[in-house]
Amino acid sequence: MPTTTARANSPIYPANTPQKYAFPIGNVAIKWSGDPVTVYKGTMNAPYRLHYAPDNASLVIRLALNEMGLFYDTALVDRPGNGLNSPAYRALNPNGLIPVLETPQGPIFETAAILLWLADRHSQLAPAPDNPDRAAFLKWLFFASNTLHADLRILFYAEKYIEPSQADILRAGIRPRLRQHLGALDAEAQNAPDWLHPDQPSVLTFYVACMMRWMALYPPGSDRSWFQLLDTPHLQKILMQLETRPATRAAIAAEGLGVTPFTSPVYANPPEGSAI
Ligand SMILES: N[C@@H](CCC(=O)N[C@@H](CS)C(=O)NCC(=O)O)C(=O)O
Repeated sequence: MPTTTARANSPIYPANTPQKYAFPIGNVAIKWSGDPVTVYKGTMNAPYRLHYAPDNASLVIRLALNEMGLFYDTALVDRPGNGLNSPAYRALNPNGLIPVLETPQGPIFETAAILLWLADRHSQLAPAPDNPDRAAFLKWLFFASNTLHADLRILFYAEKYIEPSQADILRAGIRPRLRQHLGALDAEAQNAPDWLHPDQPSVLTFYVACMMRWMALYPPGSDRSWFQLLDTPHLQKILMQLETRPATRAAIAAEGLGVTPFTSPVYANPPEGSAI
């Protein structure tokens, strides 16, 4: 069995959580059964389908699904071919954004909604509704989604928010806000609540780790010197630990993310599809 860093009787990662992993790469599933990782192909009755593009926000969902040990299959969205605007994709997400997770309850879009739904449905990677930590977890999950991710989109897609000639000015304005948001999260991480702790993952830690990866890489060709991982040492510790998880290693293989996708990221070199 894989080693686990879960703390005994942790409210978000109970000691008896089965350590099973079933990671798909495309339609190939990888079963974690100790070292080495074994790969098997075959039909599986996956309850979930993740619509993804490499290194997109779907990565957060892939990591959470992997960590929870859930079966899923994947559908690659053809971003260069304008797949986000296809009628079939718009039927799943009328906003034309990645990710979508198809579930027995229908398609879900919005990263945080998917994370919360999965955490609640599978009682993993987040404090349960009756847990005393629930309120604190929720407010920071929503902060990550409504504030950090929303501002990050302005950095990445400035041209969608202002006329292109003004885009660099907008980007310059948004960077100090992002630094402030990271500082707030780092201060919370210093308190080391169970759901923002280096010793055990949560849906929030995967979400934050991906956003920090993207800050270090995107948009290509623009100033990224404003982002230094060392400025947020408590988050850095979390990112370092997440990189050791089998869930992360499977995502690295599936999306070509390089060996240190959070602490020293390189551009994705995926086996299929493209990030942009
Ligand atoms: N609020 C959305 C944001 C998702 C998002 O920004 N997805 C990006 C890919 S990482 C996207 O679809 N971009 C295409 C676009 O903005 O047109 C969520 O949390 O799911």
